[in-house]
Amino acid sequence: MNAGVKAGLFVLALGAVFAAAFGVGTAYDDEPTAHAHAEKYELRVIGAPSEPASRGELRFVVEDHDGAVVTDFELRHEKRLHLIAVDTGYAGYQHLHPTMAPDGTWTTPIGLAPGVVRVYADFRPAGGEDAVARTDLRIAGPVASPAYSVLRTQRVGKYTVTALGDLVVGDSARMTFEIGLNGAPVDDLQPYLGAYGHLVMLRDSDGAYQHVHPEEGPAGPAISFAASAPTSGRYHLYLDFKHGGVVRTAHFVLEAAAAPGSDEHDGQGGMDHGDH
Ligand SMILES: [Cu+2]
Repeated sequence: MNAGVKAGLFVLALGAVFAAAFGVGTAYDDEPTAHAHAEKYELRVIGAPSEPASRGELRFVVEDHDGAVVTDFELRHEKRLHLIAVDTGYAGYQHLHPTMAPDGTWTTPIGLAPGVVRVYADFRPAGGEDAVARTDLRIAGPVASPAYSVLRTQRVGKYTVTALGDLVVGDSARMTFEIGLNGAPVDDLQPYLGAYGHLVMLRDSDGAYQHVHPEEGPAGPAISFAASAPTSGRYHLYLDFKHGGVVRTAHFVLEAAAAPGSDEHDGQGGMDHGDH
């Protein structure tokens, strides 16, 4: 086989992997699977604190590929835009719902720790597809980088949350979270944004983002998600759940291994970075 044909086949294979990773051709909206991202959008910050602040104010706009400010967003999971903010140490997680002015300026209170905070806007422009735009905020002070090992059980106040199931590269796998309170199973979770839980997955290596919604099911004690990891490596999972009128978040750390014989296992694969 000559070099030209080999090169051609390699590009084809690579295209297939990325198509799979980004979910091109696969619909996401109401399916309880990971969101894909098509069109490229920019998150342009208009105002943000540069010093650590327990209650600062973040103002931004979302711009399309022509640089036009997007002002029309579809309602999705009860909101027009979901803002996720996580520092590069993966220690501080916030799930916020900014408000939009008619000119497309979004505003939200936000707490900012020293270091670098990654901000993800998760939305669907009117008539468009699910999209994510992200940017980094640099806050004065040292950048935290705690070392993590796999974390499958998390205590959140009096709650204990356990992650069951494994992340499989390139394949959708069921992740189930069991929620207990003072050792007793919680079976009266409350809907939060139209679901019994929300799961945000971030790849440890570059902060690449996925927002996963649960499968249909009862109000606990177990809630399941179909989650996939496009590449092997470490992932941070943030589960939001509501009980007793309070939304709480449990943070897990899982490793995804390449499935034997998969392309990634042979050294290819990727995930949406959302900002370039
Ligand atoms: Cu949200």
